[in-house]
Amino acid sequence: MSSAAYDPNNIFAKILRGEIPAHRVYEDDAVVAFMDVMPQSTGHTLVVPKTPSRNLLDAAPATFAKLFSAVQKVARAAQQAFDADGIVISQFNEAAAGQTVFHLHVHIVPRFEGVAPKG
Ligand code: DGP
Repeated sequence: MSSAAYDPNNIFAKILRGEIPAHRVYEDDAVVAFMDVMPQSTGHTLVVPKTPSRNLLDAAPATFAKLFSAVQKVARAAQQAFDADGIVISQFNEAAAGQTVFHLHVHIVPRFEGVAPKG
């Protein structure tokens, strides 16, 4: 599998730097969470570490504890805020696996009984 280098001009890096807007819902020293512009369901949120890595494959292990601690926090908040019946957590690595933005991120996708996910 080939993987290119990290590009600091990817769209999430620009959001992290405040160069383009996003609907931010959570931030701490290690991550920012914001709403996905192409939501697969109501409440679809992305959690993005502030450290630059292309995806999980090149990320430093130290990134994960804080990233997934934030994912749990945001998922719990989304479950409550949107009264979700379940939550899908997903994460894609490289284009062949469906990754389109090459800065590590985790999807939080609320699911609702009887409602099929979009896309
Ligand atoms: P992935 O396939 O895992 O790389 O998903 C990237 C997600 O990022 C996709 O669900 C759409 C979302 N996205 C792409 N561009 C933007 C943007 O400019 N702002 C926000 N909020 N989300 C974006």
